[in-house]
Amino acid sequence: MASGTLYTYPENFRAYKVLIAAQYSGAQVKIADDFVFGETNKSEAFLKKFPLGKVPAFETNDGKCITESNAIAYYVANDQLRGKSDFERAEIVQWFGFADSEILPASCAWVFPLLGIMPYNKQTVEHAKDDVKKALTALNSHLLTRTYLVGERLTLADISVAMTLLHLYQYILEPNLRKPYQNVNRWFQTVIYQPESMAVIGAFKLAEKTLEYDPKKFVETQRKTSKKEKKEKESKKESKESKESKEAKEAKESKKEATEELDPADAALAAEPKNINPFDTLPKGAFDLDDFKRFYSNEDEAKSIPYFWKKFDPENYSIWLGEYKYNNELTKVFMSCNLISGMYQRLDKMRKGAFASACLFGTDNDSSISGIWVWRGQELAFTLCPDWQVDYESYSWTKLDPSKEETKELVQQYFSWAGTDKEGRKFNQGKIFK
Ligand SMILES: N[C@@H](CCC(=O)N[C@@H](CS)C(=O)NCC(=O)O)C(=O)O
Repeated sequence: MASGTLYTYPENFRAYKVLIAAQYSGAQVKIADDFVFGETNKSEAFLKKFPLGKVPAFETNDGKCITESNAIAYYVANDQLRGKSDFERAEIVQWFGFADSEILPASCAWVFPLLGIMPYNKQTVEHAKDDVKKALTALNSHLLTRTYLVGERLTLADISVAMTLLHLYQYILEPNLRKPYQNVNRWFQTVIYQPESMAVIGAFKLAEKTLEYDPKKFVETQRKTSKKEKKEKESKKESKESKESKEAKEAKESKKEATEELDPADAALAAEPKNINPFDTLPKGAFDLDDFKRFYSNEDEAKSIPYFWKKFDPENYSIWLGEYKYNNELTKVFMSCNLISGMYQRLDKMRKGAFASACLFGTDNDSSISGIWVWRGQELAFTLCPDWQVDYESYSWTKLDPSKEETKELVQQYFSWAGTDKEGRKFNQGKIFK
């Protein structure tokens, strides 16, 4: 019977295939202690055994190494799971391929942006949804007259395909979305509620709601990765340096100065914080903000405001009214204007996906600040990036409905620097954020 060590991080659906198969066969599979994803699997010792540095990876007790989750699951399985004829075994391999090629890429493209592992791209996600539907429809008709995918008993095909569907059932397929696939749902639950599966996965809960996309998650993941990479790079550098004698180091450094260019990977890491603009994680939509900014700068408002409404894409952009909360503390007009300019400066990187016109109404010791902001996405943009949060809490933010007449009037007023504030103070000065 197979016995050995499985290298994996916790809750890896690929490793689940192996662990469930081992529950059926009784194979002795020990999970490697102290495995740290990204460290252990990139260590020299690990790469010597498993050159791709990927997990799950399995080392038998007599030192033989094997990778690829389906292959490891096959190795630790028993005869029932492996299929009872050549034809069944071939069908199992067929389902391995189906899971890896027809389900997995689409599942990752749909689920990973929601988990903050990948940036969101509307087209990619829509494509993935179609692919998932196709795969589930094919599975559903296959399972119309069958309990299991291959033969009359549960095999590795069921384990492999069900584990590949795990994230979809966990995060996406809420009751309505899974309704058309009743045969798949029934089969999936049969597989995951087997005692052998439950011993590995625990009590699995089907999605009640589809996980919602939160752009902050991706930005946060990128920050963490970037910080970790930088730290690793520094500690590698330190230990390397300590090995070198002082003279050797000096000699190397002078040579480096003369000849060497910065390695692109080093250059990218040196540019910390990593240049990820949160707007880049949101769909670009049809509204070309730069084009509008150019048009606004070059034309008068009689042309640029209709142009704005002609081009504005309400699905991917939103319009907000920002009102300064502490107007009674405003004194000299020039100081209030500096308040606006200072805010704009601190929000420099937000220019990429935002436009604003902020106005000061009134005169010295009796004034107010408010503005109309337009940015990519439907969320309050300042929450997307810690660097953008210095000023925004001094304002109250109201999301405006672009289809409403009041919004049209506010856009007209603020973009053309006219009118009065709510208290009747006359427009005094305006500043454009672009
Ligand atoms: N086809 C492989 C895929 C293995 C794989 O991509 N593993 C990921 C984690 S789930 C990994 O180790 N990635 C690390 C890397 O790519 O460096 C399998 O099924 O085992």
